Amino acid sequence: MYIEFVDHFCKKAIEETGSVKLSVIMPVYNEAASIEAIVAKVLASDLVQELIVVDDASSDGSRDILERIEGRDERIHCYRHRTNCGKGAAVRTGLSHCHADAVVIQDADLEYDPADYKALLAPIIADKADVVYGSRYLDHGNRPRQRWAYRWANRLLTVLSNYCTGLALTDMETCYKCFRREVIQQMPLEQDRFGIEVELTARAARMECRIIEVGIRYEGRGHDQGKKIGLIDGLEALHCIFRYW
Ligand SMILES: Nc1nc2c(ncn2[C@@H]2O[C@H](COP(=O)(O)OP(=O)(O)O)[C@@H](O)[C@H]2O)c(=O)[nH]1
Ligand SMILES: [Mg+2]
Repeated sequence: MYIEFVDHFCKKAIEETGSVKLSVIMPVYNEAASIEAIVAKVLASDLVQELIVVDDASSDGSRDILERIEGRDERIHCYRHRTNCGKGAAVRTGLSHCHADAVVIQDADLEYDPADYKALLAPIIADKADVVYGSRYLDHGNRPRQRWAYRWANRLLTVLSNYCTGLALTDMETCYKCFRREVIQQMPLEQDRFGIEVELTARAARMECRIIEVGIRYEGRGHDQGKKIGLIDGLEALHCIFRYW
């Protein structure tokens, strides 16, 4: 039902306003197992104008895979860091190469589904939002598969972030953050690692952007499947919440 509603809303918005396209920024660090599959899924969306992949000095063969698939589609543009700098640094590198109307961040794993780009873009196309967050906890028919510890850590960080920003988000830590390009390119971003999620949220709130959340699909992975975020990153996020207050 929700998906049908989004499809209908998005189709109507596109008919009314013409086409709005996406720059997808994909930070990659040691994702050899999923990189080819996720790149194919991203490029299957006709909303994608360009896919900016930033390899953050992977050492597991991700780089070779990227070199092999780079020429398959002219929308793929790959950039590389010489040393591992972190997700936030990779997002900043990606941002300096974006050209489309809107920008979305896409992890290089298969936890999030590019089929949800439509839902993320619809409020921007309809000029109802400058920033759209894909929430894993808003009901859209599916229940997200996510480990208990991650779910509760996310909840805690989201509540604290809301307290400091005055927003009422349900999922501050989501990877699916979509921005009008000129909005995110105006932000003087500085966080190199996973603190970027908190920083983007705090800066969007400070700029008084119109922020909307939409429900998205999610299939969480564990550390055994390559998840990198951990306790230290949670503590760093906590530190950032108070730092940007
Ligand atoms: N560029 C870069 N990306 C990273 C680094 N660590 C993780 N990532 C990427 O950030 C994304 C998120 O990692 P993940 O462990 O799934 O955490 P999540 O935010 O909970 O989904 C993945 O695409 C990783 O490849 C890093 O040090 N540098
Ligand atoms: Mg992930």
